[in-house]
Amino acid sequence: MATETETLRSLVATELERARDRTVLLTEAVDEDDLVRQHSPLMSPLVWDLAHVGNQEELWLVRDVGGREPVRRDIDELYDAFKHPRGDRPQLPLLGPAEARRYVATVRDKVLDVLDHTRLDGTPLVERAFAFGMIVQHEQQHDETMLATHQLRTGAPVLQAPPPPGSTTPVTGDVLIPAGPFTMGTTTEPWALDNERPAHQVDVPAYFIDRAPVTNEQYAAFLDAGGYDDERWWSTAGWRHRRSAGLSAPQHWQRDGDGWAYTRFGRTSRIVPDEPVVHVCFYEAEAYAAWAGKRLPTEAEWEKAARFDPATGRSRRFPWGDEPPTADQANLGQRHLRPAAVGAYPAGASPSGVHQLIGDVWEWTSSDFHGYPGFAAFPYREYSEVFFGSDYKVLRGGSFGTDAAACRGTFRNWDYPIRRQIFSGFRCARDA
Ligand code: AVJ
Ligand code: FE
Repeated sequence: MATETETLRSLVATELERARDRTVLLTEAVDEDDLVRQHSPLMSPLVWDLAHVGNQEELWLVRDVGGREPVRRDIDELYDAFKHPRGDRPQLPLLGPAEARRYVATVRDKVLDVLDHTRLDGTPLVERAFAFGMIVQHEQQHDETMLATHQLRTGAPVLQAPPPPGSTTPVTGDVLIPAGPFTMGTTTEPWALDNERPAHQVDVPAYFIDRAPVTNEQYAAFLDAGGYDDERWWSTAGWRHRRSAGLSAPQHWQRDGDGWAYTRFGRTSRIVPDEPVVHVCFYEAEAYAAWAGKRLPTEAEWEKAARFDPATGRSRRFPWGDEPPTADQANLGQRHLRPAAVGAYPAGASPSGVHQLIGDVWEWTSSDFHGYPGFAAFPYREYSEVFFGSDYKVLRGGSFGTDAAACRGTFRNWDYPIRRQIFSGFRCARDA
């Protein structure tokens, strides 16, 4: 009979393998020249992400958890994200594609051995396999980053996937979330990262929140109404950025007759009206919301709409309940290469009747990235704490490119308000 530890070990092994399969897919889809080239100054060469994933795995699981000898101590500095900004990475003496592939495979072999010989309790780092879960999430996060690099690369398309399910349910307007406290964040979720902790009560005044993310059609109406030329809808910083960056539409949009076309992973077609808009920055989201007579939700408002169950008063792990996502509840994991139309996931709605909170597009919130009351950096300050402050805005919910292992009702992402190379969209809220 399998013990609980054996079950956990085999779950970890499966999750590590799933992450690696995705990394291999994303790095074998292109030739060597494409792997070592920088496709945007915002992104690393794919071969950097590949070896960085292996290096983090080596640091935490081979050396720290396993107490084993380093595989390649000499390359730690090259793959330390804080030592070299993304723009400088192509100039570094990086491991080449073949060497990087051998390196990550060697590290993985050792990690599977460490997994077999490590107790998954006793210290916070290994309790319920936390460090392994952290590394699974790290690889999946870099896989999403690599997918964003694929979206920025030019040339013939190399990725394919079946289209997402279509809309089956009309989802329009917004819902009232009555005033009251709810539990935000988590203390018990085993693989939750430090910034999601601890669980704490937040009293949220009544508000309305959109039942779905803003669609291409809705966003195009803002464009057609001259929203990008009307300073009234933009914040001071937003307008300054709109002008200096010359923003005129979401990234990858082009005029097509009297409508719009969009290039996605190398294929151009007309925008799909009822699909959530993607590749907008925080300032564009904020301006659209102002034009629509609304605003962006705070992070607490987003999470209450996603997790709070008025019938029981408790917060769920996911909008649909406590069980991990199934394919009919959320568009995650790069199963499809695009967000699904609004109304495609009725089974994933929250108790408050809010749809598509998890998957499809990351959703900008109005909140700066801060630690929750009682925050403690774990296991390293550079995951979250060094980013706390007013430079970053929080995004919630995950995108079609986020794996389920790196996504839940409490998960927090963050980026600069000018960034739109990530799979970012938004929904609106308003005061009640
Ligand atoms: C949480 C997505 C902002 O990619 O910068 C990867 C995740 N941290 N390696 C990022 C991360 C360290 C992080 N984000
Ligand atoms: Fe990283």
